[in-house]
Amino acid sequence: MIRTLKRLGLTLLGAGAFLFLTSVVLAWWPTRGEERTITIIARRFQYMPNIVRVRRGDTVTVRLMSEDVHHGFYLDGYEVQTSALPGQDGVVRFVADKTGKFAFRCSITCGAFHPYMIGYLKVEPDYRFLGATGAVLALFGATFMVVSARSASAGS
Ligand SMILES: [Cu+2]
Repeated sequence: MIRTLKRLGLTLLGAGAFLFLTSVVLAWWPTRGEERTITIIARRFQYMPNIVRVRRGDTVTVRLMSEDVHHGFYLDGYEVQTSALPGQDGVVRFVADKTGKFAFRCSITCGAFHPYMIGYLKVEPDYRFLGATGAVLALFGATFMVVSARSASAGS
């Protein structure tokens, strides 16, 4: 009876520690996104760079600079936009909270090949977060095994 209570107590302790660690990690980690400032040069009919990579959770500031005429920047999926004239940069800021590949395109008609003026934002998962979650799970597994081993040896 006492052994059963002990085992139950240890299991609850393990579960409690697991929940505590998980909540700490979950509460703390998503705010670890970095501040990213990305300058994109727009000119007929391309963006430079036309592929931008960020991590999920990053706060992204896109600074759009035009080298010739009025160009726009509209990001699909995030529905944010800005525009730039030569000497008059456009700025847009957002939190990259969705993973995936999102197209950004020119939202201001700037000439014949305007519809082909396109680039991509790739928002990658935060592997550090996945790593931390994995570490917590591993810790829980280890705790569980130690508790089981102790219960088994106590029972024999
Ligand atoms: Cu354009």
